[in-house]
This record gives sequence, C-alpha cells and structure tokens, in this order.
Amino acid sequence: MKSKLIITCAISGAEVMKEHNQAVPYSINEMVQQAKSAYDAGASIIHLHARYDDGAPTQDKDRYDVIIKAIQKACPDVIIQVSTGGAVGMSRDERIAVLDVNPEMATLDCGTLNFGGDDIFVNTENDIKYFAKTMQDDHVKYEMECFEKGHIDLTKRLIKKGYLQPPFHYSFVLGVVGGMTGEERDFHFLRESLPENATYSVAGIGRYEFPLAELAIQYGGHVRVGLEDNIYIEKGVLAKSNGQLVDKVVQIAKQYGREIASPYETRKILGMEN
Ligand code: KMH
Ligand code: ZN
Repeated sequence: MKSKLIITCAISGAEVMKEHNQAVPYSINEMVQQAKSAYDAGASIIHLHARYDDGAPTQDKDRYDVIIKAIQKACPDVIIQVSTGGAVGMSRDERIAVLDVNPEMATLDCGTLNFGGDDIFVNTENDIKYFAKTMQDDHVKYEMECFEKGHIDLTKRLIKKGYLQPPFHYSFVLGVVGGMTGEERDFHFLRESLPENATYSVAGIGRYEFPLAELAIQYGGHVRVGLEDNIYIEKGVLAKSNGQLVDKVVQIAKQYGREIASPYETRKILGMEN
C-alpha cells in the first residue's frame, strides 16, 4: 500500500521575482501569507529561502529566524525545511549560516550543475560532506536534492563510505536548464536508481511541475510544488498563490485515491520522530 502523500511547498525561492509573479513573497508578512496558503491547502513541509523586503535572497540566520517564528505562529505544526542551496554564487560559508537557526529540516544539494547562462550551482564532493556532517551533528533532517542521475550516484558512493546516514530522503529537481529534464523516462530512471528503502519527492521546474507530480502520486513518491519552481497554474495563467499550486496537487491525488499526509504523518514517514 502506498503511504500518504507528502506535499512540500517551495514558497519563495532565491531567483524568482515579483516581476515574474506578484505572489512571490519577500517581506515577513508575505512569507507568512504564502506559507499559510500552502499549509491550509495541504502542504506539510515549507521549503524556505529567506529574502529581504526588496527581494534580495539571504542566508542570514537572523532573517531566517524571524521568518520561521512568524510562519510557526500561523502554522504551528508545519515542518520548515530551510535551503542550504541559497542563491547561485553564494559561498559555502554563506550558505551554511542558516543552520545556526537549528532548523528541523534542510536541503542537501548533491552535485554541481550549470544553472543557465554563465551561472554554475557549485556543490563539490567536499561541500556535500561538510554540509552533511554539520547537519548530522546538529540532528537536522536532510533532503538530498539531485538534479540529475550522477548526483544520485555520488550519494551512493558517500553512503558506502559512511558520510551519509539513513533514513534517506531524496528530492529530484528536474527541468533546470543545465540539469536533467523531467520527462517520464527521466522520472523512472531516477526512482529506479535509488538506494533501497529511500523515500523521494519530485520537484518539476516550469511545465514539468504537474506531470511529474502526477507520476509521483501514481508511483508512491512525494511531491514538491511552489512558486520557486513554477509560476503558472496552467499554461499561460499565473498562479494566484502557493496555496493554489498545492491545491491542484491535492485534486490530482484525490483522483488516484492518495491521501495527504499531515505534518505529524510526514515526520513519521520520513523517520523524524524522536
Ligand atoms: N537557488 C538554487 C541555486 C536548495 O534550495 O537547496 C538552489 C536551490 C537548492 O534552490
Ligand atoms: Zn530551493
């Protein structure tokens, strides 16, 4: 039997701007509104990038702290997954600063890739070991973000050498210019390449968002949606909120008889209960 469906909402991102979709949150109040819309619609995890009021991305722990506390006030049991990826061009030290807020969950980016134009999102093997060790020492649950198959292969090498500890939870982020596409065969290739007993979530960028969500729902995976990944609710129509994107996934899940996991159930599925 398939487990209940975990929906993660990537509400803010670091690269998407209000010029792309007015609903992208910058201020603390906007972050809370967007997180609450996603949570009310069925998201149990909020994937969070902090922004300043002018939209500039930051990994500053004090800014994260204020945003996290404000979101928790509005959505008391929600799981907040902070980004250690930050924005393209940030240094390792800058990116890891967010872990000083003692988050419950964080991303662990598992390889380097081109990120459009001249941009490179750098995650060397030593970066991954360093981020993983810091999170393990601090008991932060990590989600391993893989943008192509080679990233999964690298995690398997690191698992063998003892650098990564179970239970393993992956996220396939597909459709980044420079990473792997999000076609159906890509999805199957990746899920069939995972270590035994790993759980996974799928985040499709742009037009890949909902087709990949539907596949993950059918095959027992989990789903991430949100304005970080996709600004449209359907072709050419901007999403009004993160909640609207989450609701669309909930409706697809209903068609397949897949129930939605609460934050409590999500912690159990991911082995986060203490
Ligand atoms: N903003 C991207 C360069 C993560 O959150 O860990 C990296 C990213 C991954 O979004
Ligand atoms: Zn992110």
